[in-house]
Amino acid sequence: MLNKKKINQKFLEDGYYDFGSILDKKKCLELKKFIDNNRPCNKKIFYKSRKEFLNKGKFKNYSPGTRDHNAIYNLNINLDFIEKSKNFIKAVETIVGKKYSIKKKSIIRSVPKHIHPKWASNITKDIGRPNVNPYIKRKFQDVQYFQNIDFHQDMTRGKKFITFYIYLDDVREKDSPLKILTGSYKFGATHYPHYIRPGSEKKEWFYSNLSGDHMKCRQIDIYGKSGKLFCFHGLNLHGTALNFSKTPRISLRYLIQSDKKSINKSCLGKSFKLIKGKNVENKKLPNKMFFQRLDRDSDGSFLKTGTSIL
Ligand SMILES: O=C(O)CCC(=O)C(=O)O
Ligand SMILES: [Fe+2]
Repeated sequence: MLNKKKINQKFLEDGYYDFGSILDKKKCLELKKFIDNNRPCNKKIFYKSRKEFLNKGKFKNYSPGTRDHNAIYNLNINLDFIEKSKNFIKAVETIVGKKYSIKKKSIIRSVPKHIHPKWASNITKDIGRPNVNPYIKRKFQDVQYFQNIDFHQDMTRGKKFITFYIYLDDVREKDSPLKILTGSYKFGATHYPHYIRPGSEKKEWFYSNLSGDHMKCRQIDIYGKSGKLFCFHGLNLHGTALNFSKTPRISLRYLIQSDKKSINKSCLGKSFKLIKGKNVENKKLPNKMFFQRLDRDSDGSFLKTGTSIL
């Protein structure tokens, strides 16, 4: 790991930091195995057909909650080997400061394309950020399943936090690594679908805040070994492509907040001073849609708006 000053400099510049595989790899792989055994990820966890989904499926509370309906608690998973490890604490403190709290943690599975039933893919086709959970039987919904996820921001309600990500297994190109657009947090909250266009160089994007400013962002694909820890700013654009591997990627996602009194002194606090724009975008449009997410209809359903990554 670099020293704190260099890590902070890099985080403020790029809006993310990759700490490398610094967590206990053996325990990460054991946890992966445990989750695989207790929450298998295969065709059987989906409803059988569109008909069954229409009968039984709900577009309500389908994702893991902060404490309830969350496999980490339902399966009594002890994450002390991560949260109490020196390396995790040091990494988090470097960005967030010594006083922080974990707002939410969940298990994420990036579901390989070959596992998705065709009926579900037909529904999610051309939806930029398809949440797979509604199509999965209720009892398995305490894990968060994704397919591909178009570039987006995690921090959409104005409450300041940062996302820490842990890869429990090795992640290569075909396992749908996280893709991060460097420095994009500096435009603050912008609406989804975000105004990004590919540049002439590979893995380069031009991002506009639609107020006259443009920035060129590098796309960083986060590959790595089991035990990898990285973080990105709640307003940094990120996403994942389809998973073409045989096995579902399995990751942990932590949303972490800095204590109110100490946030300003932390690197995370400083990052908000570099933002040209708002921390939240929640205007309501005359058609009752929220400007923040133009891909959602007024009844909350998802609109087909295409995607920038597949
Ligand atoms: O892990 C994924 O595929 C989705 C990641 C993501 O954007 C998130 O968890 O916020
Ligand atoms: Fe995200």
